[in-house]
Amino acid sequence: MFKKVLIANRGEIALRIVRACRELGVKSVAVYSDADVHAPHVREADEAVRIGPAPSAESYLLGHEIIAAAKKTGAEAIHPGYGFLSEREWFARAVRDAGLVWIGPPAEAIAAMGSKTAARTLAVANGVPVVPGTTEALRDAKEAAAVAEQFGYPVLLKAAAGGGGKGMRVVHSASEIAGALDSAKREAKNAFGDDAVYVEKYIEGPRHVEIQILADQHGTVISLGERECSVQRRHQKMIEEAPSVAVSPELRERMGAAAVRAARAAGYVNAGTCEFLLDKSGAFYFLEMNTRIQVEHPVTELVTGLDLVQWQIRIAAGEALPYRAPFTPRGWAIECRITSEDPANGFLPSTGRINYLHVPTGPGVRWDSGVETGSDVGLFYDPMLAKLIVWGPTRSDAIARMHRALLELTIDGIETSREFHLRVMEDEEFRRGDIEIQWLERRLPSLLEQTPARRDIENAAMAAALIAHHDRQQAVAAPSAVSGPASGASGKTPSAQSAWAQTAWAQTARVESLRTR
Ligand code: MV4
Repeated sequence: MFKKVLIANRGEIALRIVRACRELGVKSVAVYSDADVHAPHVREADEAVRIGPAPSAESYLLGHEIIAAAKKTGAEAIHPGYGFLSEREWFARAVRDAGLVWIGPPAEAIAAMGSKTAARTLAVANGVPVVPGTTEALRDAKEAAAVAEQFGYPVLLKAAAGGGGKGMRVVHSASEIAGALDSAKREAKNAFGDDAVYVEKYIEGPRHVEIQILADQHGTVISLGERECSVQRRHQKMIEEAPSVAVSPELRERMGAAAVRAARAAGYVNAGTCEFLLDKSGAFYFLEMNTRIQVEHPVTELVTGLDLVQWQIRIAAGEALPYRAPFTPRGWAIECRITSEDPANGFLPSTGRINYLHVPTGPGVRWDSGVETGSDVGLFYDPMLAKLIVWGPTRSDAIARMHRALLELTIDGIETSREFHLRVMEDEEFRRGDIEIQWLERRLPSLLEQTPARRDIENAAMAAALIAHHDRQQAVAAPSAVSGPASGASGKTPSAQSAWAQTAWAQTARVESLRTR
């Protein structure tokens, strides 16, 4: 095992990796920008090295500076986390060339999965189902029209270098195809410097289901089952769960086997994820492979009992996986991404200082966060502050537990996605598992609607806070006049069991407890 690992990341995932290192008896080295001098990941690591100013391009993306920091501190390996340098082939290569160990897949596997068309070709050659379509770039609108006719409308034009939905156009009829091809090419050229575009049959209303795999250096590749990631907005996932209501044990086995074949074909080692579309008929199609640890890895950890980040480190150190059979999920896990965005205002990023943070605890609750009371939230990095993850024996238990945990959560000082998540947990369609990739965008207006009932509860919450404040003022003026937490208006439990009523109650109880301390 390594003695020391450098973590080339920040925020919750950097702290997550520090924790894995500490449990393995491995020393950790953090790197940080000027914006992160006081960040938890810096404080919790055994050592920390400043890289540069706040902008990522001058700090967390400076691969050569990070490699130099590893050399200087005597770290033997680099863990890239997700985002930043995690899927840069050149960086994986540079780490290896510097005589360090890359805690991730070989640079060649990153390259093999980097191009969508190359990954598609690899999948087809290995019996992994892909959406019907071409793999060659389209020459012109005439060819596009001919191919579209062959597969049948609607079709989807996709950038070969693509990702994140850029350079993608749905085309419903022959009359639209020339214009769509032009704009897709232009967008692809701008985003990726490559205007190659190909055609796929457009799959309507699918789910996004992905398979987590682990591969060691000794030829063992296993599937850890699926994650359901359909609750997303503009290609940003908001809520993930494991398993998926749409995946039977038999389908899990077939999707897992397909993911393992794709990983083997790419010469994959370490943790990775194969993304699939799952259509209403139960057919699945390989989209792409993510060659990194993902944000949503904890839901898989909670239903398999495995520590994926520890396994990434163990695999990189040469350890063999002791598992052979694919994993069967136990119970249900859900993750809500808590972001500094204002759902009531088009998810506008919110900035400021976190004045007060109260973190949910209790049975089955996990909080993976990079912030604490006093943290400044700016615009330099991703708006994801934390991940709230829960486990329960069934899906409905997990939803109830997530709702309860969200009620316990208080983040004061900035706008967050907390209220949005509460409303999703209360939503009938979500509770039925009736979700697909367009669900959130369709459902958002009604989720965010300010109904008379919600307004009443909001007013009740404000009244409760005012009453509590008034009580406290009285207690300060005449301490003997107040007998304890059960006194005053806040001593009555609200009868409405809505989120806002419970929040009002929780806020009042919190003020009460501060007063009586
Ligand atoms: C699709 C599709 C429907 N049909 N391909 C979006 C990003 C890229 N990685 C693949 N994407 C899609 N490909 C066919 N043939 C719908 C999407 C898609 C999507 C996929 C996964 C998660 C969210 C999505 C949101 C919109 C569209």
